[in-house]
Amino acid sequence: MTYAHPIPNDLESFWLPFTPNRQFKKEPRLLVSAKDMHYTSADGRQILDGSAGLWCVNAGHGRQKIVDAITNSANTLDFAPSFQYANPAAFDLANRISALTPDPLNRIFFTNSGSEAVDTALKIAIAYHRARGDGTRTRLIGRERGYHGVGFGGISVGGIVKNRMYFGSLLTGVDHLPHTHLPEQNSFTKGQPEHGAELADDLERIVQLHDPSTIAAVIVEPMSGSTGVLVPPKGYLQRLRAICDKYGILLIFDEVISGFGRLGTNFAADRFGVVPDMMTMAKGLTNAAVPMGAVAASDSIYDAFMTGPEHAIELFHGYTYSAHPMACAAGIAALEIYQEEKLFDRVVGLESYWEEKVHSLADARNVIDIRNIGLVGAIEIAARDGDPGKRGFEAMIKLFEKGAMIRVTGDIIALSPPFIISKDQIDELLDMIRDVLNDLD
Ligand code: PXG
Ligand code: PLP
Repeated sequence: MTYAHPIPNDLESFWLPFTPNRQFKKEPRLLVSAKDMHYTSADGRQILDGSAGLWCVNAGHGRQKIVDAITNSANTLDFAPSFQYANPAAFDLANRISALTPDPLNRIFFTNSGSEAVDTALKIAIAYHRARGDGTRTRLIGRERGYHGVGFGGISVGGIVKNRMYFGSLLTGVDHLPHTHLPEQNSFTKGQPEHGAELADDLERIVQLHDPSTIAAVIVEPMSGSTGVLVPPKGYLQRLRAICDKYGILLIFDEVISGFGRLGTNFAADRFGVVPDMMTMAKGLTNAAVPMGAVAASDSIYDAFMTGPEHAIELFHGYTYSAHPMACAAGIAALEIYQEEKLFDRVVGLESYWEEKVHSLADARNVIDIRNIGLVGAIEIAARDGDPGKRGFEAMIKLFEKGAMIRVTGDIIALSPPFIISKDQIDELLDMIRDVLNDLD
């Protein structure tokens, strides 16, 4: 077998993100190629992809249409600025995204990651109120256990303790809703839990504490992914929407994971029947072949900025690589694949089989909860006494040795395979997980 790059013999320089570097460099898990549902490891093994990379390779790996689009784009237009100039593919992709997002979210701002999309949406929210003469609305409301990337904006509204505690005072003027994880009431729920809609009412308390005139936006993941898959309780998102409407607060859905078919609909907003004022997205937008994120904003948000002299910049924000031609090309190709192969419908078709299989692990060793929705699953195992996260970490390592890629967050195994997964491969993945869990002390 030949690899594009020789296997490195010095691993020191690369500081890996969100990884225990010293352990990794002793026992590296190197991935050298990928096709469809599998990675190939450096020692030549096939690894079944149970996590779509990092929740992002929705159409499976090495899709020729995307490869061709990227190649063609690189050959034609390596780069063009989007500050004061633009490339045609940017408009094409923006139109295609806006056709997928719910009305009236028709204005698309491009970024290079989900973190940048979140910072962009938060900045637009604050500047929007100011543009309308409502400049006292600067407060941002996030939620406990929320993940909104790693920019200062994202970790400030985010609610994952370790992502926040090391980094100083963060943004001021941020509050958090309570998370919606209610293990006593909702454990082993299939799909949306029955209990917890009333947790949205905490927004009323926060609004009364600060006065509505100080609050710009609420940001939540409609389904929390990174924290270990928290599916919104029935009615919860509707209540958040109603309270935001009552007080003129913008509602932002962070759809970086839940967008592009992961729940069987274009976006989670469609699945749950709640339309936010802005949406952030990334990951599946390009099938992860080129980094890209975006914010979809409502027409009225965009219109609020379109005042003043026509030659004047309306929003002082943007990234060098916003709407990079190669990312746009990859995005257009990815969206075409989703449509041509009806991959979101495929998720709908697989969901009940997936649900049954994931929940069949309820009797595996140490399992304390199982959650699922769309093509997402979480298997929570009990923390080993005095060593939280260790059992989950060991499960990940053992599964890689056995031939599967999964994500763990603490002692929660998160599953989110590419949409092209077959029923046999679902069986294979869950069988490997069962075997590994039953072998772990
Ligand atoms: N918002 C949400 C809801 C996300 O899930 C981001 C923002 C940030 O996107 P970028 O592209 O800046 O990473 C994310 C990313 C995991 C995991 O293991 C999840 C993410 C990233 C890496 C790992 O759950 N989500
Ligand atoms: N730092 C410096 C010194 C820069 O000049 C720029 C962009 O011009 C940035 C950071 C931001 O980089 P990006 O636009 O890729 O986010």
